[in-house]
Amino acid sequence: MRVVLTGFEPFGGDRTNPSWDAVRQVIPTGYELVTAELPCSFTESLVALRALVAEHSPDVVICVGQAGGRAAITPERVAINLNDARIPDNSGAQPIDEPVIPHAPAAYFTTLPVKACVAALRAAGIPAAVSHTAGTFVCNHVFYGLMHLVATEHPDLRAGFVHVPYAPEQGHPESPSLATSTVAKALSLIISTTLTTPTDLHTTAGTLH
Ligand code: PCA
Repeated sequence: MRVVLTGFEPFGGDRTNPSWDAVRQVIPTGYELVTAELPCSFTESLVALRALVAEHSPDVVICVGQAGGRAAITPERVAINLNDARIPDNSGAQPIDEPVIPHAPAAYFTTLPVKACVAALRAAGIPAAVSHTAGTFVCNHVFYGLMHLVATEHPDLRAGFVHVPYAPEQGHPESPSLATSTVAKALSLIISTTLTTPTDLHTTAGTLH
């Protein structure tokens, strides 16, 4: 099995991005791993991701991004066809109320077993929760573009997105954080769970708000 795992470059004033720092610490066990750092740019990120999929023909693609303020590893369940940027991306672009892909569906669901992944992380003592929104910035853009690729060209590709908290060394003392080594361990568990779980658990991950 071949897995493509991506992180993002720093953005929004941070000097590092824990997604990429964790991705490059993951050591594959029993599968082939391709890692890459995506640009935090609406126009460039999806071009880079599509090139990775075309070059490596992976069985699994997991993109990872920073979600400053979140306290847990959050596998994302839903990608929406909306760009609404609160800050400019690293190319200076700030799209407002634009579709990721014109005339495409409003949303796609991940094809990762997100509930099984959350259960595996919690069993390992790592805080985790299913998330139902990846926001409306570059991460959701990449997630939606990835799932559009699955829907239109790669029906057997298992793909999704994982948001991770700040790392302690980034210096956001008011926000929760997780050590990069813990995030790397979580990503390894998400990959191994995906490879061994063809059908997700039938337990609730719902929220009341
Ligand atoms: N997080 C941002 C973009 C890049 C990243 O790591 C987001 O959540 O959209």
